[in-house]
Amino acid sequence: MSNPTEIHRGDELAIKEESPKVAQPPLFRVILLNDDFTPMDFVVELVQRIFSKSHDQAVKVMLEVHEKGVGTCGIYPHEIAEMKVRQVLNVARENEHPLQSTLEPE
Ligand code: TYC
Repeated sequence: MSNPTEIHRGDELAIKEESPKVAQPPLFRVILLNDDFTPMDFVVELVQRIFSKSHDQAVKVMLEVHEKGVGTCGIYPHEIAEMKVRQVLNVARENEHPLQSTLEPE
């Protein structure tokens, strides 16, 4: 519950309600790591499917990873971020690609 704050303006007294403080869950960044073997098309399709990105957005993520070594696919609460990482690793393994993904605190 929020506590009202007393505000004195001259002789007037106004009561200002503070905005309610809603706890935000800690957020985690799901990142992809570059490698020399996973095909670009595979990464693009995976990013589209698992992270609900458009084709253009997924191409941007893939190219960022390809050029810089890492890139962010999305930012989520911990449980969701872990699930996304697991999905990436499972799909990569099923297709025998070495693609790696991890999460880091935002
Ligand atoms: N570097 C890979 C290639 O040239 C493409 C790639 C992009 C791989 C992103 C992994 O997370 C990755 N085929």
